[in-house]
Amino acid sequence: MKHIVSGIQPTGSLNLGTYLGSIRNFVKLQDTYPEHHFMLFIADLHAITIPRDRLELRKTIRELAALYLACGLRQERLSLFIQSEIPAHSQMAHLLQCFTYMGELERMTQFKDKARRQETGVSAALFTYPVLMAGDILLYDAEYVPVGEDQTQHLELTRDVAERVNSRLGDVFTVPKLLTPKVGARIMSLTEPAQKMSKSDPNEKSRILLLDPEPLVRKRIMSAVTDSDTRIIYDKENKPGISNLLVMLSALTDVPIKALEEQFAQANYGTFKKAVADAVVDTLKPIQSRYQSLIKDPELDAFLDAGRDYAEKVAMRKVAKLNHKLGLGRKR
Ligand code: ATP
Ligand code: LTN
Repeated sequence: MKHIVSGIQPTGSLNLGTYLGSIRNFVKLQDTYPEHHFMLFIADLHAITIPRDRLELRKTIRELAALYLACGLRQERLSLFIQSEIPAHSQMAHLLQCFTYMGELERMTQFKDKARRQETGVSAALFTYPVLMAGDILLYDAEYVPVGEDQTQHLELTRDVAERVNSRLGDVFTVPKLLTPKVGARIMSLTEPAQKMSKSDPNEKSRILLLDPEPLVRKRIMSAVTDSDTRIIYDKENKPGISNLLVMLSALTDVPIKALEEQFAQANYGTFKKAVADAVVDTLKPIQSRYQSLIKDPELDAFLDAGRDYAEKVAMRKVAKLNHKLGLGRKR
């Protein structure tokens, strides 16, 4: 079975950047790749690389599971599971650490950013995070990995490690390919459009959460930072705020940016922002109503159990194969 694999960390509520950069893409890919099985997981082992409140973490894991489905993923050819329920992820991370160089991890920009932002002790796990991620992907022989642009460097490392293992031990892993969405791979902050929209940004006005009520969504978009010019054109350098809103509208409506520029050639910023707000609200409304029923539904647990069982079987086989190739344990 060919797999497409991706994960999202349960760290705070999902925002529009994560939705457009990753979840919306999964939904579309289910049609583009009708032969593949999708394995999407909640990356809770990644979340604890930075200290978390346990009750908050548990709540967010469940919320994320319900949101994944509320966003429109079809349940056939889909395994949704929680990373920590499959011990093979932790096992694989150790095995792959033996094939990863310190220098490679020291170059990871996400580590450098996150370590800089943290005031107290930076954990060793934050440093080795990309190896855990490589394991998440290689365990399932993923052919494609749909992620936002910020994960490109981690995927490159995954490919390098896979090739290194294959050249030392013979064919063990499929070397995965990156799949970023054409539009929306990097949604920017509403208040500082030079930075990506992020759930860890202390400024709440910088983002829209998928569960935000309509009046708040409208308020956030109408007060998004723009510029003193009046034209609605895509110019990332000089008009990062307007360009970001154009990208959002294009990703939400599937209308190309060029066509949107023509459509809004005579409009002012207020009219344009209202159109963006309408598109966001139209997208979020059905997601929010499906979410409200899914979060209470015991079927969600049954689906997570089935996802875990499928993932566990595949993952255990891969760990056993690598253990064998490395000469670990006893001969069977
Ligand atoms: P954050 O930086 O917001 O705290 P993160 O990027 O470290 O979160 P996740 O929330 O796990 O971690 O990211 C989930 C997915 O969403 C990844 O594929 C990531 O590339 C994508 N993503 C996150 N933020 C954005 C964004 N602003 N624009 C597009 N894609 C994004
Ligand atoms: N590091 C990713 C989340 C993640 C992931 C993965 C994505 C963990 N393991 C495997 C794709 C495949 C992030 O978005 N922060």
